[in-house]
Amino acid sequence: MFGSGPQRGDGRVAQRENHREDIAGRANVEDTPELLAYYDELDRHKAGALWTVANKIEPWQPKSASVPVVWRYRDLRTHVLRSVELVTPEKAGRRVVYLNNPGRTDVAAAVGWIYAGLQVMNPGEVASAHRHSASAIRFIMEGSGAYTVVDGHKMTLGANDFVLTPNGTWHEHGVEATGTPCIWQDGLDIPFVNAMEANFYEVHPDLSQAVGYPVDDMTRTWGNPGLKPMGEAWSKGYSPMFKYEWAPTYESLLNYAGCTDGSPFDGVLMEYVNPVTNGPVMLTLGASMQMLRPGEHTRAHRHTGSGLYHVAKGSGHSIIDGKRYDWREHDIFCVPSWAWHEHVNGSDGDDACLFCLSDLPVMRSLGLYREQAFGDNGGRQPLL
Ligand code: 1HN
Repeated sequence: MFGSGPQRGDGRVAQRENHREDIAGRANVEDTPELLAYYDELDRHKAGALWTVANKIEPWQPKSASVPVVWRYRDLRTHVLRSVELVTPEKAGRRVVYLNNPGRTDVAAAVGWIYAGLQVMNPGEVASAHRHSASAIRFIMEGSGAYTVVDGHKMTLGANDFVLTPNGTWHEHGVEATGTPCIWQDGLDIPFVNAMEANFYEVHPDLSQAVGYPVDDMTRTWGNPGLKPMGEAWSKGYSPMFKYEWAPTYESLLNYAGCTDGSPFDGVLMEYVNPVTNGPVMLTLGASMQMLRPGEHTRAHRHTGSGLYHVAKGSGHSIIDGKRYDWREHDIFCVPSWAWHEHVNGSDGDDACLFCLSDLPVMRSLGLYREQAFGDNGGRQPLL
């Protein structure tokens, strides 16, 4: 994900971690019968002694509960298609197989506070309109004829396009009767919004919205390179460009790749932006696309913030906290917060492209972003 310069080496952090209980200034109180009775007494008053939990609630560094996972499309695809025979969108609301990180099953997250799933729709099907406080993106994987309507704006969707359904917007999906079965990846901040205890959900009174604008108008208005429409006001926190298409994204990566060395940690990395603010596409979720050039093997780094990667093009592997995870087109993998990661393009003579959905906008705007380069071994992690 987003790369910049190296910071300090990490050996000392690991050493301190091992000796944390002995360090002066950290809680280190031994139990006595008197103290245990005292803790029970506090518990009866719905209170507790801080020194019994301080080391747990104030770790030296972030400790993600999420584990690195690769969800292989060739394994999941048949199960996703099978759901078409088992449930209708009318009954299920949304026909989705969600990605359940073994460390985050309690909040149904794919990584950190990010939810993700694979949704499938057949030609002629529609998923009714609703709105909620959670924000979403959907990244199109296969099929033709898919569309999403957001607050009356209809977007046509092709492979590797992604569409926003920002918090509070009415949204519905469908596949034209002339299309083919479509599968896309949903990504939402539901676990985060639930953690903030701020989630509202509402079904559209008519279950469907009237399309009130020319098709694809938001991308045609706001998505022109280097140009903004004069006199069009937009003051919402999210991008007015509801759809970001693959073709201009790939062309931009190629253009940039032609004149940059790229980041040592990320290759050629570009962030999708709100054209009004140049900030992230939504306040809680950010998106980027990175190109790993033929043969590229990035240096390892780690940072706060969770990343959910979708392989848009090519194949390769990533090394996450010392373990190798192979991926190819349309596989999805996650990098938990503060996990070391480096990426390797394994495509034969071609580039590989990784789409990344992240909570970096939250990390940045709350002042929680930190980053560290892997100092040893030329920036490569030893394999465990
Ligand atoms: C949602 O609104 C969609 O609009 C998909 O397609 C998945 C999972 C949880 C909550 C809302 C959609 C969702 C969702």
